[in-house]
Amino acid sequence: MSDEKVTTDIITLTRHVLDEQRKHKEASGELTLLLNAVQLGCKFVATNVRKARLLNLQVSFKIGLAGASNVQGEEQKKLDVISNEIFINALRSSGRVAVMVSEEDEQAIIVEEGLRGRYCVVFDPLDGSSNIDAGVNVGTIFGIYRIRPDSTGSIEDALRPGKEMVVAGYCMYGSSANMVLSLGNGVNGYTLDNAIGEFILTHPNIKIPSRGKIYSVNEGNSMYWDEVCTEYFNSMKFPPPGKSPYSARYIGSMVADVHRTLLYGGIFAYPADKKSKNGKLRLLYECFPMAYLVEQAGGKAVNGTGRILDIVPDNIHARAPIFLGSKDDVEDWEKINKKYSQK
Ligand code: P6P
Repeated sequence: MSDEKVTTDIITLTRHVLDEQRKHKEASGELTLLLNAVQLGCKFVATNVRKARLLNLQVSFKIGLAGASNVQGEEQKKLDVISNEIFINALRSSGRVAVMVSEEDEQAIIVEEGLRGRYCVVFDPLDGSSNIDAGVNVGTIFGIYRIRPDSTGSIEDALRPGKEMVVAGYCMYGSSANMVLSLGNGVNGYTLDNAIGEFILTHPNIKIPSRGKIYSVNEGNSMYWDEVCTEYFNSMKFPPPGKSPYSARYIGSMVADVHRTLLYGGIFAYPADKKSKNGKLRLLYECFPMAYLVEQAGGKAVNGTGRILDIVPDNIHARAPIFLGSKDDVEDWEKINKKYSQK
């Protein structure tokens, strides 16, 4: 008989969310049902990302060859299209969603009356998908708002600051599928047990270190950086005597770079620069959920002039510069930024 201890009190994501909801008397269980739809989408994508790698299912639609490209003008890979449809169908059929905003769709999706619920879900179904062929971790990023009390569901329910979200999370697809989730009361991590098809609590109460030893930014853009970024990242590469330089880690897949930052500390940044006036990352379904998670884990997330979660988006695909991670590391950046803004 193997002496491996068999856990018989398994804390699944659904059970953990229900326990969390019980702490808030007003919980109706609606959010739990909605999160089950999110879980279904993530389980499907996890399976197909693995298949795409194993069976090279990756059939890219090449632009110009009767191919498809998404609202970002990026070539849509088959898995992008499939993942987007899976999430839209799962969320719609949950009967808990009124409005959806997807990175893959130009317009917001308003759910038909018979199936319309009380939530607005914003998501990037397969962020970093250009990395799939290289076997780099990719992910789904999502944020959930309750629609406004007097609303029946419109784009205005999505054009709100990230601090009004009730849920933020991502699911990273790699050697295993890792879901990181916050319902506004801390951050927890869950790993998909493929044998039973459940996300199991494996990283309770994630807290980001107050300072890290890693910086994560695309240095290929450094010729376009402003003086604040140049001085800040140089301060990590050429520290004062007696201090060690930071390590550089950049995968080019936001979910993977942020996941490492959340667990190990340090800073992840996609700054505005001369090439990208507002940075590259999308405010609603990339910056907001990641900023929400990092703040809930004890870190900070700013855009240059202030807190990311205070920004009111002016359109559903708005971009924003972002600096997120360990509190002390982000505050070092803010100090340099303040110095230059006072000149
Ligand atoms: P760059 C992936 O395309 C993505 O949207 C994020 O996942 C990632 O952080 C960023 O773009 C990488 O952009 O310009 O450094 O290749």
